[in-house]
Amino acid sequence: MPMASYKLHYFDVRGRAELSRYLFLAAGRDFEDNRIPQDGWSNVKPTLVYGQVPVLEVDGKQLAQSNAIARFLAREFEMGKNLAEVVYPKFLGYFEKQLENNGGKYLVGSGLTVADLSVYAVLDTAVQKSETFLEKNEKLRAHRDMVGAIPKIQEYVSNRKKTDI
Ligand SMILES: N[C@@H](CCC(=O)N[C@@H](CS)C(=O)NCC(=O)O)C(=O)O
Repeated sequence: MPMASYKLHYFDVRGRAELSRYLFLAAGRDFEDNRIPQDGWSNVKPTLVYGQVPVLEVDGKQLAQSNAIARFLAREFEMGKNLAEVVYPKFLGYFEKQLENNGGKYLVGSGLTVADLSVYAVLDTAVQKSETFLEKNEKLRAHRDMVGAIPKIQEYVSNRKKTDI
């Protein structure tokens, strides 16, 4: 079967297309990276399935929604398994080791730092998508609970608008 042809439509920024670009690059697959200029948008918009980008055209057929596109590509390139079984555990392992080496509560030093908030933020989407994401990472779960229990953060997180990303 001939290889599919891929054309990724987005603006000339990273935004919601960058993960899919990385997926193509990491898999070593060719794609057309169509970066729509601002002054061309009004012509392109009506041709798109939801009038928004990113859109991935696979052999001329449009697929919309950034997360759906990324999942589709990960499946196409068999990277979902690699992500779940190799990449995530590796990084979660690094975070856990760092916590352990620093006494278990904070990632660095003896109080809350940008490192703790950064790990908390970077895991938000994965944890939101899968309640079992950290099931094997007891130290990270405790760390997450610690950051999430900071009163103002707790209040903010429980009241914030629910979005995919
Ligand atoms: N849920 C969609 C949101 C898509 C979206 O908001 N696209 C913006 C750019 S990031 C857009 O096309 N804006 C221009 C417009 O709506 O006219 C996704 O994740 O792909």
